[in-house]
Amino acid sequence: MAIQDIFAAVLDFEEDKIADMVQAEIDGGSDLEEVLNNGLIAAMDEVGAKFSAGELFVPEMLMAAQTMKAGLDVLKPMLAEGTSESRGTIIIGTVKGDLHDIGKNLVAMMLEGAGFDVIDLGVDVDTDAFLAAAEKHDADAICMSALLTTTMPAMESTVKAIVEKGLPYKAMVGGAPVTDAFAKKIGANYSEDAPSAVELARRLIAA
Ligand code: B12
Repeated sequence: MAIQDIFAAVLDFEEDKIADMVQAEIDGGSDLEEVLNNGLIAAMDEVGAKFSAGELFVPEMLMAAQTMKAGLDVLKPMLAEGTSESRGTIIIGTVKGDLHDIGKNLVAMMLEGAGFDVIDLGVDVDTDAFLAAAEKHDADAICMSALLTTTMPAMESTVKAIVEKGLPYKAMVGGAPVTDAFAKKIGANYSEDAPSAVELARRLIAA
């Protein structure tokens, strides 16, 4: 067994087998981040490329996502293992109109593992829901995820509302189509993956 087999299992939609494969790989001494990045995440990138090329379609993309999630469930306790002292409270969600949640879930898990209290609002979250949750939980930051170019403007609406209302929340944005330049343009903070989201949150919340 190798990480390559995990990559292949996602592409073959082996939802029933993937958990055992990931567990075996970790038990065999493989590095957690390697299994995650070179196995599960790399496979989703390949799925995206095949979708773009018209080689597979939405149902297959969904089956691959379910397989990836089953693998991610095995890693979740390891990713969330960390300090028990709270470093701050973070509201996270996928923006309005967008149903992609794998990357958002990964970011949430790693933030939790790093000691933040994370309130996950799920997918299709609008500005009002982000702001209401932030107020209710006295949050330090709002993290927004978008995987569609068409839903990225929803991030800007939330950032605008934060600024216009003079609210104290830091805004973090991410997701495959989001860039640092876009984040700067809308007045938010960007990082490209889950580990760097943790670093960013630490910096912003300590500041
Ligand atoms: C799986 C998938 C789906 C699944 C989602 C299942 C689920 N529960 O999430 C399903 C089948 C439902 C789906 C549906 C659609 N999808 Co889709 N999908 C994907 C796919 C293949 C993988 C996404 C993924 O999970 N990646 C793995 C995770 C780990 O990566 P990630 O999300 O990027 O997250 C990482 C970073 O971005 C970052 N991050 C993420 N969020 C945040 C937040 C913050 C604050 C920070 C700091 C960091 C951060 O950290 C994460 C971990 O490192 C992508 C292709 C791709 N390569 O992105 C297409 C893709 C995103 N989908 C696409 C499309 C077009 C669609 C549909 C419109 C298809 C259709 N015709 O119906 C629908 C839209 C539904 C909707 N309204 O949302 C396009 C988007 C094109 C575009 N430019 O907008 C893509 C790029 C495929 C393609 N190549 O064309 N999809």
